[in-house]
Amino acid sequence: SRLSLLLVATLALGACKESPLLSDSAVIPLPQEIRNASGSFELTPETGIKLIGTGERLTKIGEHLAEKLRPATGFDIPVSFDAGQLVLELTGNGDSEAYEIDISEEEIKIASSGEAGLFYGVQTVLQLFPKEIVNKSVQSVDWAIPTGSIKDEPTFGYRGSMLDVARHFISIEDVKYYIDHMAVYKFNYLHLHLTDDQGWRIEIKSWPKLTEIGGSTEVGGGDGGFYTQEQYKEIVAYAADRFITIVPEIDMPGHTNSVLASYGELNPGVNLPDGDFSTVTKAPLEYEVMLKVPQASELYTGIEVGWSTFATRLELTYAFVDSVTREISEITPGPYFHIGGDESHVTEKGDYVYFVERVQDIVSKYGKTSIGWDEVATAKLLPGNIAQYWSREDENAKLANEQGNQILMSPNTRAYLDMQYDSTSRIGLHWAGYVELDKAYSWEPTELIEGFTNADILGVEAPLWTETVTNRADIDYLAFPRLTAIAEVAWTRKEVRRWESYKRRVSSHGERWDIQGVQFYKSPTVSW
Ligand code: TNX
Repeated sequence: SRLSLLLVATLALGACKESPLLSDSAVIPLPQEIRNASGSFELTPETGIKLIGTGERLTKIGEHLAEKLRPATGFDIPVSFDAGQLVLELTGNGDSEAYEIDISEEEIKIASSGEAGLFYGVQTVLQLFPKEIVNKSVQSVDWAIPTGSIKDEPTFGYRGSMLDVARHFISIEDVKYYIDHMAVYKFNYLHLHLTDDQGWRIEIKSWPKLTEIGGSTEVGGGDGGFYTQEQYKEIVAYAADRFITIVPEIDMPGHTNSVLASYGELNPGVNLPDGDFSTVTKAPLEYEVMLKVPQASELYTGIEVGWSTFATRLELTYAFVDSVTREISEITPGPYFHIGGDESHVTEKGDYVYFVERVQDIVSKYGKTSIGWDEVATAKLLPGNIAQYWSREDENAKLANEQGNQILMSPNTRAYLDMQYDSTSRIGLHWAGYVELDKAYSWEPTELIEGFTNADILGVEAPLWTETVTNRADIDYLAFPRLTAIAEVAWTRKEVRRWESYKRRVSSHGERWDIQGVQFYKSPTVSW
């Protein structure tokens, strides 16, 4: 009858309202494939985590999940190989980043053939729980997740962000905080810009004045700071626990005033920018004369770029680079060593190419692969080395591509976290324009340069330069929400990415950030 039809329809509608669909969840980056089922899984005081498989880090991954669930639920969440409704299954021992999740009313099963994949599956499940899960104190909430399944894997193998700890020093505590957020969004590389004109931030035992003098200040004249090698190792280990690899950068031959201020014998004699740049373009000067009268430059706390350079024809320069590369490589388990190479405006072109080629050899001697800002592609790149695209000129990226080298995508008009959102942003620069959230989201790595395909691209990285960043609130404001847009550009294939969908999901992450005290930018492009 008509009445019962109406009744069924009403009930169905009601049921729909009560049990949302898995595909309506707010996971960022959006998983490649989500299938819905009906019903929901609920976490109870009896829920445990069951591990299946063997792997050094399997227990750690299980504990990671438990630690994230305990505070807000108040449940014990035991981790064991015996029983549990949250099942983590490691089906192999590879380094796969792909994972699958099956959610039934009885259990949630996360499976991957790699530890990284399992960790990413855990991140997805954590985002599927109600937002209150990020609270540090017990909340009374139904901890339900809609049933269904997810099949996911990243589009790009390198998904990174960069912290410029040179312009303003960033404490270990804040670096760890940033790593925690990166892990949630499945980033796997953190690039540390460890040196620049204004500061040298990593202890080098064979050249101690680098940190004594070069690390003693920062932009604006503050105290600066540096990491001891032990502290750097602590960051490396903390990141590795979250499947994030550190990429150390020593920026050279430009951006090196903090070195030249520490060791006069390395200084080719280019002095501080005094507003008259014609004086500095005369470099390099006569090194012989310089060597007789070695004179350190002054420390620099301004924000001009492109005025300092190493003496590229001085052998001592390479002895220096060798020691630094050796010491840092010894404490860096990851494959990459970033040699900088950007904005060396006062290095003669030929000298620049000569320098980059010699430094690449030093890096490979210590077993690392070089990454350099895209200008390095004007030199002959070693096979496998990477050029990081940042400028609006495609020429360097094409040069790298023609040499058979991959590109890491950091277009400043999209991926630069230090650009202002609009003209009213309280901090940030705008030399590359304004980067509102929709602009950070709506681009595709393969579509920037004609003819590029996924195979030409190593991945995507969002740099946070810190000329205007002095504390955690500043990091929050510039990185969030844009960092999550870049996470999705790097992870999710373009066919399933939609601004309208991201916009809805990011607003739900805003609710989590509010609970966590993340002082993010409430972009007017989103209804928060
Ligand atoms: C350019 S991007 C730089 C940095 C500045 C940044 C500020 C690049 C490779 N070099 O030295 O910090 O602009 O946005």
